[in-house]
Amino acid sequence: MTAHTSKHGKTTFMGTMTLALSLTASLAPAALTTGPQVLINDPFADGSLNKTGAQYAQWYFVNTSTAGTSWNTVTDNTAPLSGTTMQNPAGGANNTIAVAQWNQVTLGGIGNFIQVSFDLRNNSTPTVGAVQFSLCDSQGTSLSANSFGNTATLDNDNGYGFYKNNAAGTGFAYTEILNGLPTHFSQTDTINWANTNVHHVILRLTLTATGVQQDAEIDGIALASRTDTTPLTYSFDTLVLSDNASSQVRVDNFLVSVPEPSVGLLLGCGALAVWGRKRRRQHP
Ligand SMILES: [Ca+2]
Ligand SMILES: [Ca+2]
Ligand SMILES: [Ca+2]
Repeated sequence: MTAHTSKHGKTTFMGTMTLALSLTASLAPAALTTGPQVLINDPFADGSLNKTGAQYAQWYFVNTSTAGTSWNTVTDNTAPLSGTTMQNPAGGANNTIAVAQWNQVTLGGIGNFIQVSFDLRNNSTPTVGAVQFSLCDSQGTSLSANSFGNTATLDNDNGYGFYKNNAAGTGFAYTEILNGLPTHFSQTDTINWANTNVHHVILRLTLTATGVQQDAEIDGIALASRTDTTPLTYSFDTLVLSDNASSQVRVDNFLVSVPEPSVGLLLGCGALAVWGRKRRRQHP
C-alpha cells in the first residue's frame, strides 16, 4: 500500500480514527454508518441552502452558462423527504451543478472510507438527463460564491462518482473524475428510477490494499464494487451534484461521513491491537 503523507493542515483520517478508538474504547461492526467524523448532515431543517449549523452545508451553484440559475428550496413531505428539500427547478438550473464542501479528509489507512448518502425524488417522471454526484478533491480551489459562466473551481477537481441515466431503465456507472471530467465505467443494476418514487442512494469510497474501491447502494440494495488501482486522489473535500433533467428533482437528508472501519478491516492495519491494549489498560 502507498504511504499517504498528510499535507500541512489537513486531517489524516488514520490518526483521527486511532485517537477516537483510544478515547471511546468501544468498537462495534454496527458502527459502519456512524463514526468519528460527520462532515455534512444537512436535512435543510433550517429552511435554507446556507450553512446555519456546524454540520449543515453551504451550497453553491456552478454553471458553464452566464444564464445559469441556482437550485432552490421546496417543501416535499414524501418520506423520507421532509419539510424543506433542495430542488433543481429546471429551466436555467437544468445544467447547474450543486456543490458542498468541508475541511479536507484523507483516507490514510486500509479500510478507511468516506461516504455520501441522500434521498432523491423526481417531481415528474424524468425522460431525459442523468443524476450525477461525486466526492472530489478541490485541489485547493474551493468555492466562496455561486459561479455562473465560470467553472474554473471545478475544472481541476479529481475524484470518484456515480452516474445514473434518468430514463434508461436499469444500469448505472461509476465515474472517475480527472480535472473535472468524468470517465464512465458502466455497471448493471435492477433499479429503474424513471418515476416519482423516493430513492435512497449511497456512494462509498474505501482505501483497500489494491486501490480506491467504489461501492454504491440504491434503495437498500448493494451494487457491484469497482476498484481504481491507480487512484486519482486519497483526499476529499467536495460533493458535486447535478441532474440535467426537467423533472424537478428534489434531494434531502445529505450525510457525508468518514465512519469507523469494521473490525475485519482494522485487522489489516494494526489498529485493533492498539484498541486491545487500551481496553486492557482501562478494564484490568
Ligand atoms: Ca441550510
Ligand atoms: Ca428536509
Ligand atoms: Ca477545484
